[in-house]
Amino acid sequence: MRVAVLGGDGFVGWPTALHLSDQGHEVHIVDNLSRRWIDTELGVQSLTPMDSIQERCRIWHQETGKRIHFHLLNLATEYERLKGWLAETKPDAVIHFAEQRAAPYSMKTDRHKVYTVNNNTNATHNLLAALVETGIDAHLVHLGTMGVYGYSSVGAPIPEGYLDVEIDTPTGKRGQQILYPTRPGSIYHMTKSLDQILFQFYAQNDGLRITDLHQGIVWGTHTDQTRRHEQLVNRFDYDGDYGTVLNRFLIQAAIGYPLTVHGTGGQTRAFIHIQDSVRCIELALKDAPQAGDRVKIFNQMTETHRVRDLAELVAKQTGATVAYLPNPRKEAEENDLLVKNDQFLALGLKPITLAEGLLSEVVEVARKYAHRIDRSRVPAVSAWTKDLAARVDHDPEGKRLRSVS
Ligand code: USQ
Repeated sequence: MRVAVLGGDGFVGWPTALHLSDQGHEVHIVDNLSRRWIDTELGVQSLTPMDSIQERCRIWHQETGKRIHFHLLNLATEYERLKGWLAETKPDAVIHFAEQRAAPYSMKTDRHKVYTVNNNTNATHNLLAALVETGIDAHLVHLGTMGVYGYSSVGAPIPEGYLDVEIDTPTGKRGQQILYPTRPGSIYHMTKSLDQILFQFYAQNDGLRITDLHQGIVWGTHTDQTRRHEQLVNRFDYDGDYGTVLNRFLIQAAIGYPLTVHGTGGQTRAFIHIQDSVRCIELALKDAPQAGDRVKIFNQMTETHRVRDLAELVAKQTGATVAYLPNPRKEAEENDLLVKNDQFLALGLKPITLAEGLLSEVVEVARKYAHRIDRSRVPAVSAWTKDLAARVDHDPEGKRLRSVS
């Protein structure tokens, strides 16, 4: 298959591009390199040293003889170029990762909110409109998020995208399936909720074939392909905006930084290892919907964990200390989370769970590159509201000078 990986320079996009190329697909990465610009804006860098995308593709060719093509294009702002590129390349499948993906970044300031909404919503809508206009019948696979469901404890498992409801009609009760009501907890998660409506419309109006993957928090860094050469290494974020919770705990443990639990750590979230993430995309590609079908939605996660349990697990394994900090986010302090993921299991996914070996692999990677970590970028200081901003702990290590008077 000819597969376009939009956002193929990112944390999950890059290993996906390698995985699909390894399987013999013709892979085209389309990316505007915005994530690299955001590193510059924030004054942070990936823990692992990343080469340019062109160099990464060159090394892949050198190692495997396979080519990954790179195209510099901004989906959100260059609509005509996108249309031209699609018409020329005619992909059989398009995997859409090309969105700003950090909740804390999306909540930093009003400017970051505006950027995230403009970028993510326009990227998705431009892609949908261009697919219709060019008449390209590509299977569109989108990286959505578990966060669209929200984190209130409902007591029932979260279904894969659609909820069975009964409505009262003049002739009695009638069963129906509706998109699960969204309850996003950040501007970023809200854009993924908006994406769902766009997909619903274009599947119904134009017969686009769309799969939406509601992914949990990805952890780990290596996949079978990124291990093959030092220069194929994946990016690995540790900072307060882009670092995600389990990877952050593992990095913090590696450098002797207290594990930064927000609030009570009673937040329960869904997780998936990066290796399973790329495998799920492969499985979703093979299970495309037909034109006229409703959007196919998968819950792309393999297990759920409470944040404080993760911190305790990492602390036990590494001897790290745990710091319970004021939560910069507006979110439920404690929640339960039950999630269905039957569809991927039925397609043959054998979940990788939080094995000790994989956790220590991440700690080892972090130790190897510990000299690249700027400790002042570790605290999560992006607050959801002005009131919360006043309570943010900028110094979880307690190293700054404090007044004694
Ligand atoms: N948290 C801590 N300490 C930290 C960092 C986070 O306690 O140092 C807590 C947060 O307050 C939150 C939970 O851990 O309750 C998860 O935070 P996160 O940063 O790991 O994940 P999140 O912001 O939800 O976003 C990440 C990805 C996003 C993806 C999402 C999947 O950045 O792209 O969509 O995970 S999900 O969470 O299932 O919606």
